[in-house]
Amino acid sequence: MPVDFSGTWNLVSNDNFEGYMVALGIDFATRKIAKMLKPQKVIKQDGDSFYIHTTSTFRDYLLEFKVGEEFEEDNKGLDNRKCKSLVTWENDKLVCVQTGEKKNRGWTHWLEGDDLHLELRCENQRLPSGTEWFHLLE
Ligand code: VLP
Repeated sequence: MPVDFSGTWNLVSNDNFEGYMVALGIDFATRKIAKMLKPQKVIKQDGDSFYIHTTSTFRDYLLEFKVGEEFEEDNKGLDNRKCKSLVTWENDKLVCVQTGEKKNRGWTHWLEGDDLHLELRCENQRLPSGTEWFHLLE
């Protein structure tokens, strides 16, 4: 049975989100706001097709992709840099490589018990234990 990330998830912790945002070149004022947010993710998964909608009181970000198919990502409302993104399965982990101006950019999602984890990477910064998202039962 393949892993299913579908559901509504609420952020519970975001350790070292600041370091990641600095690496991305997000300005001070935006970082101050972004750090305080408790975004929610709605994930819809149909096999290898994904819809990941991250929403907050400040900004929203929608990402749709198919595992194994490279796509152009605009990062609109985040750092606004374009990159080429490719998401693949590494066992039960969903791994995205974002190729562009920033080195070593990408993210990984995985499940641990009832929690969704997200590791964000950019240059020499990462969220070491991942950002945890608490699953809201629908
Ligand atoms: C940008 C930092 C905060 C900070 C400014 C705006 C959207 C995996 C992946 C799929 C993400 C989440 C975005 C990370 C923030 C970058 C606004 C926060 C709310 O998720 O699920 O998009 O990359």
